[in-house]
Amino acid sequence: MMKHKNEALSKQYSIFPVPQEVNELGGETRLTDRIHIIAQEGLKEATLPTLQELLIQLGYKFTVSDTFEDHVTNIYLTTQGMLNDTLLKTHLYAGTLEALSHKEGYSLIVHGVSSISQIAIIGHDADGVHYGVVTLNQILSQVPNRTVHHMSITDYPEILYRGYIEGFYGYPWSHEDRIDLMKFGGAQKLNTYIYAPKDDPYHRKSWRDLYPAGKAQEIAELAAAGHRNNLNFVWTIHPGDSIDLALEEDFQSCIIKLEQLYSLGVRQFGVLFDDLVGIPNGPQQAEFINRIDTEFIKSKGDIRPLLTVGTRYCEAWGPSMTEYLKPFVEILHDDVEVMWTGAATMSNISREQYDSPKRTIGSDKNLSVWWNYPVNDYCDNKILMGKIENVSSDLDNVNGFFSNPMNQAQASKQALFCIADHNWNTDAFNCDLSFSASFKALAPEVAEDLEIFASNSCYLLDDGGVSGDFLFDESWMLKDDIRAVKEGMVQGADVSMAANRLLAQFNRMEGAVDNIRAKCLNANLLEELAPFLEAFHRMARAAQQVVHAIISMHTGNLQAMETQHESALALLSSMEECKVNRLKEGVPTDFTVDVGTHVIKPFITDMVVLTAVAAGTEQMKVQPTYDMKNIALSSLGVTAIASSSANDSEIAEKVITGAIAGGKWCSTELRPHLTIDLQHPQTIKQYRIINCGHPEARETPFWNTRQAQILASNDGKNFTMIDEILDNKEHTINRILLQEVTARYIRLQIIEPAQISIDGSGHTRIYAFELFDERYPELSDKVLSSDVQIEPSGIITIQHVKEGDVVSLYPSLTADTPLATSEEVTVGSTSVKFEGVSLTTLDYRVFVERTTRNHLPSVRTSKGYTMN
Ligand code: LTM
Repeated sequence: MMKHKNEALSKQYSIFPVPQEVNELGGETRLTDRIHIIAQEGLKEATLPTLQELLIQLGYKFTVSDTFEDHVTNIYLTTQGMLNDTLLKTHLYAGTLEALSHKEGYSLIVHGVSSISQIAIIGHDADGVHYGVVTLNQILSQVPNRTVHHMSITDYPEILYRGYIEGFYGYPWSHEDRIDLMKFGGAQKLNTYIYAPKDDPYHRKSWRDLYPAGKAQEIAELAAAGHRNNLNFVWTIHPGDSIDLALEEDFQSCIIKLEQLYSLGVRQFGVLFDDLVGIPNGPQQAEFINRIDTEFIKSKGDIRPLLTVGTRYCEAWGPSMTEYLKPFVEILHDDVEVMWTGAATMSNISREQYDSPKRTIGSDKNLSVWWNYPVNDYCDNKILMGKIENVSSDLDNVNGFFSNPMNQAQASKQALFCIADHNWNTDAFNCDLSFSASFKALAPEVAEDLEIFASNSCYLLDDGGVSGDFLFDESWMLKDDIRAVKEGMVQGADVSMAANRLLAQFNRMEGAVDNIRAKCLNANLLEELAPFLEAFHRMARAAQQVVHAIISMHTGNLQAMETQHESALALLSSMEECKVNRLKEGVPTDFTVDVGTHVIKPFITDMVVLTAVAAGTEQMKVQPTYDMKNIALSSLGVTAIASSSANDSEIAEKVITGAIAGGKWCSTELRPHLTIDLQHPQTIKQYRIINCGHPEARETPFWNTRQAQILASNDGKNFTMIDEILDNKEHTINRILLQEVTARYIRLQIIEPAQISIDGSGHTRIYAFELFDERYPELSDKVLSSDVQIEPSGIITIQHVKEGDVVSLYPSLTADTPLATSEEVTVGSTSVKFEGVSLTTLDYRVFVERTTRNHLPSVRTSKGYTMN
């Protein structure tokens, strides 16, 4: 008898989540056209229908009774308590003991009697039998000619509660998607769906209000879908923003609401306290939950244990571990499940991340994982379908694992599949195998195409606190060739081999989008992905163009190279048109989607420059380097105060420490201000603001201050505006003042912070506010060849210039004397026109340089022309 663990599975059947142990028994037999199911009493409501539905789909007939039949395939479904067959007990049952000592474990045996297949599923409990059926369904779907290999599977989950928490901000999932995801979850052996959409008013903002009839009907259908799919539907309430925990009336409102949900069929609940403003009271929250537990949950007798998340839910930040979390956990009834996001809001998950809080508060109560992946409510422009490399196989100290998915329900199935695979059998989790298999589960008809799309658009980097970078890589398969092409170009080597391999990949990417659009049967998935696919399609075409441009450059066809570059850049900037609409703080908002950010887009922009430099049509960019002397430093006696701070550690002084790692000033005021006191009037010529998107801040890259004013004063009371920042998205705002100013006080007045919460509070996060008494000018932006129009008559027009620009034309890359120089561009003008330039003297190419006010001249670029 051959014995395999896990990796042998793929030899016969692909089974996910990967089972604990598969034994091949040798031999194969046929399944009969009619299958007889022996269903012992006490099975889960979902179990028999799950099996029958598949048999019908595969064209089998079936009968059901509680005894064996001769001459047909029997599928015997029983819990170990009901097992009564001596043959099974003596010959096969012995090997299955391990599975049957674990909750939800099962043993699945396929063998043959007189060349007819016989199948038995023995569960530790009714859930175990159900999971055995789910596994059997996967096997039956793969058997050719109704001939099945003899095998026994010994299987059980390593994490008891497995599922997802619809716990994000933004548009809640549609009812149709919710029902569909429950079916999908059941097929991945998940057992919990926690309902907690932040923007369902009946869950959070208007928690006291009862669901109106239509919505109540939907909740009842979700509870019923739970039974159909063997998945607990957990309804949660989030009252903390507006509840008075000491008020009897508020407690009763909560009970009345829970009673409504109970009457709709809900049999598990949660009370959530995450993301509250103000200072939370841990003991009071815990007492409130306990009272619900005693007076409602336990008194009903048929409700599963409560779930909660506190206001402190991660290691990195939040109310005090000792004064808030310790009493919160200690006071809560033992069976209330507490969720924890790990080292930070987004965290890599390992045993240590779930031991650490227990050590800090001196508790031996295991926590459950609230995993903030693939949730994208903090990076709305992304679609997160990455390879999951950051869940550890050592995770044996959590009761549950609940993943917070994306606003895009269908696309979230990809991550849920991998997480379910990990949670079931953490030791055997192979992120590569799981990643590929996830697309087959999501949309088998376009699995490869989806994998190509996802592999090249799933990059994410966030701060995982002490668990390290929360990182999801992308385009790993392109990196070697991209490096070879780039390095080869710089060295003047022939890069055609690597370039052609890349071209094949970029062609395949374009084809992947075409295939997905033409063949994907999941209409909701297609709708969710539509803007991302469009952007990806444009990017793939842009990438093809830059590879073609390399070939043109090598063959000396600079005109073709230039056209290809222009078309690549036009495609790249047209990606800006691809928008996804998301609900932000209650307001529908469009975001430009973000695909290929990490590898392909930078490759395109880099290659346009490298190829042009290699061709001699553009100068190599040399960045000026400065030792910038910041005069707003506490070490120089400078002080800073703010109109408010979010807490005692994120205070104004943090912006003048001179080190980003020193921390940030944080305020939850809508329009806070921060004033630097230089102690005596000093001349300011330039300033720099470091927002939280700066890589060294290791925070989310998307929360940069949007709009602000810089003001100056000599008395600290009367301030005058000296600069205004509008519609900023950059992590570093580096500005030379149009007019230098001499003042003692410089104020940063936030007009629009990066985030505004539903309660009207803002979120400002500033790591540094630096002032300079020297100017450290940057290079001006170069002129794009597509912005240069040359008419044979000698008229040359430069488009997309802005106020203060001066444009010069040169006969070559290195010439010192310009052919012509424009006047400074005045307000309202967007183009510069040169007339009477003698083109015949220019060797069919005009070189262009731009100098923007307060900046150094740009890199010199060029435009070719013909004389016809
Ligand atoms: O993570 C928790 C406990 N709460 C919120 C989630 O609702 C939200 O979806 C994620 C991601 O933005 N962050 C949170 O803090």
